[in-house]
Amino acid sequence: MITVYNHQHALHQGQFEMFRGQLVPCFEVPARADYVLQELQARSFGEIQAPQDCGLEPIQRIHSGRYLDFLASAWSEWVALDPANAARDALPSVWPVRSFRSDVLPANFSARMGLFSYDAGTPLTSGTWTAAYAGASCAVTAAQLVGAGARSAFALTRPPGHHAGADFFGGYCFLNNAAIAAQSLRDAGAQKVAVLDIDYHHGNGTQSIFYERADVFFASLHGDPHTEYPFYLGYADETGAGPGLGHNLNLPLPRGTDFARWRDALQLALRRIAQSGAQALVVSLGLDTFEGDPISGFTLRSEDYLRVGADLAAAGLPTVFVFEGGYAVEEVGVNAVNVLAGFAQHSA
Ligand code: SP5
Ligand code: ZN
Repeated sequence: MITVYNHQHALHQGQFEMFRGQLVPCFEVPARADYVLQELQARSFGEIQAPQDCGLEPIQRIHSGRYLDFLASAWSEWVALDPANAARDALPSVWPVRSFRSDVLPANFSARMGLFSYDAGTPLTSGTWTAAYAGASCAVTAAQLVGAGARSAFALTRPPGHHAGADFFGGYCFLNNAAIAAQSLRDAGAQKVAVLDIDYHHGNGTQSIFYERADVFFASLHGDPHTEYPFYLGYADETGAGPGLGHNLNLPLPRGTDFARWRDALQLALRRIAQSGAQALVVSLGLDTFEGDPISGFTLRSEDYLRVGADLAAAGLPTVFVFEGGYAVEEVGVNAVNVLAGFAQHSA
């Protein structure tokens, strides 16, 4: 399996995120991707290549123009507010909730930052745009490889993407790499694509992007949003809307869920994906379902990820893997590559 690696990922390097009234060190750190790359190399797991610059067009298929304009210029605007900001991450502190307007684009930078975000845990840094843009290129390149006939490809990039919506960032995510990959597969000719999100957290961004569409089936296994981030989406009764009705599947699971129960949910999601008629699959590959994850509540073990990969391979679909969460930093490489190795061993 070819890995498309974002060599610029470390340009996005947040310092702190807001948690219970304090700024705490970021969980989403560059070392995460370094460990995955190191494990791929240690196990000689296939070729590692750089992305082709995808240009803005495939990103604009998913994200709004005014959001992309904001992201591309945010750092320079932040530093223009105060030269001392060059040493500080930008975090939002004000948001338009219900009854506020979202159609007006304020001139004030903080106001625009809040308009385009939903949490204070996602610092925007000097290299965020460059890293995220290169990550989108990884996703498109991986989708192109699969669209051209490869059995699978892996987009190894950070920041992750599945919490980012058409016009907002949050949950450590800025550009929705999985959605961009799915749209690229559609545009390359796949009539129906499935996105399967196995990150611990519900893929609210991906769901919202495809919620009213019948050409992309979205399925997610995740911690029950009654207690788990992102809280405000990911419930079982969200089944799609308009033409997309019936094309969205949420399988929320309680904290403490073990591999046996999690795997039952995976099999259900894979059956629904088969029924959807999908011709290609995008996997949002989060490894924060691991028992040692510092911010999550499932109990999967490293060896379980080999079986996850095998189960995904049994679906028999051309598959793009996109790296998402997973914060047990020293184990995330083994866990990610176990999924890919399990897949490769069980692929025809
Ligand atoms: C891509 C992804 O996995 N994003 C997850 C974003 C989660 N952000 C909220 C994290 C809350 C941190 N809670 C700390 C608990 C420490 N005991
Ligand atoms: Zn996650």
